[in-house]
Amino acid sequence: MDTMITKRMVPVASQFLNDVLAGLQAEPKFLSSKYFYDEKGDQIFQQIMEMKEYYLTNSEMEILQEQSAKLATLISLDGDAFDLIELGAGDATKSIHLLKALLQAQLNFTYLPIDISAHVIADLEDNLPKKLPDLQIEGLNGDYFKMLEKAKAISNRRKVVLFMGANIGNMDLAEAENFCRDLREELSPNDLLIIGFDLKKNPQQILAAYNDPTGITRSFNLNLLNRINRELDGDFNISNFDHYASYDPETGACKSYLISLNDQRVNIGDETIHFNKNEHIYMEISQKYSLEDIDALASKTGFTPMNRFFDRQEYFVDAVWKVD
Ligand code: AVI
Repeated sequence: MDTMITKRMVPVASQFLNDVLAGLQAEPKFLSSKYFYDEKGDQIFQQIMEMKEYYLTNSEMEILQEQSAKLATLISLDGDAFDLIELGAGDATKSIHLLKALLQAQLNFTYLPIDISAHVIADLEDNLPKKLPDLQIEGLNGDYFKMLEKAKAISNRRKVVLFMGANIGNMDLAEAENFCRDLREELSPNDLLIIGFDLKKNPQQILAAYNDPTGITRSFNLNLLNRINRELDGDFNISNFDHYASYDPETGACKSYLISLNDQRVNIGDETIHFNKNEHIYMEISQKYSLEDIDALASKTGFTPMNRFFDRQEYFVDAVWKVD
């Protein structure tokens, strides 16, 4: 039952309720995109990754498919055995290419995927050894930082941490800095971090990825209101809200909002929330980075940039940082 309890030992359902009420009672209103991913949200995100406008997944996949041998060489430069820790491993469809290359190079490593979802970890432990019989794998189910502590207790080998999928983009710049600093605290000199960033590019292209004409991203955002209705006894009328996405090329912030289409009241459990016509709820940031932004983030948080791996179109980068 470990995953049912958050850091402060508040049951997940009441943590969700507290966060939703705090966000909707704030001025301006906001909800956290970490709550997008219920079963339905996972399905919609899968559809997003298959959209032609959403270039991120294919770009990073191309990097892993085509450059994993080079990544493996870089990782093995220190020569010693190591633990490969993946934060938010999911189904490892991208990292499997790196795992193959590391095995092919006959490196001595254990793969420690970390995921908040118990069934993701169970599936990985079940399926990966069938595809990669020589793989040593030990799944860790729970919060990233708690599981990193656990990984350090399991072995004192060198750590190579993977944080892919541009998940860092779902933090604002201050949160990303804090996250990298906290991660650095868990690591030791010469450990590596391989971290995926979506790069600043033509604003039209970025906006299209988050504002698709078929409305998949719209339903991804609206699904959180449905989830509140289902799990927190809410009565949102979904058709009273619309999705709005924006991209600011000066800051690299791509943001999504839900807009209230009329003056309305929504009940969530015992609480009532009032929305003015055209009032927005801030839902998600997908921060885009320049190469200078990425290097600055590394040096501010205790890492040295070592190398960069781009897709052919240079839409995306997997940066390799060494712990100072
Ligand atoms: C998971 N994350 C990196 C995605 C992104 O691009 O920010 C989530 C997403 N939101 C809308 N489309 C995709």
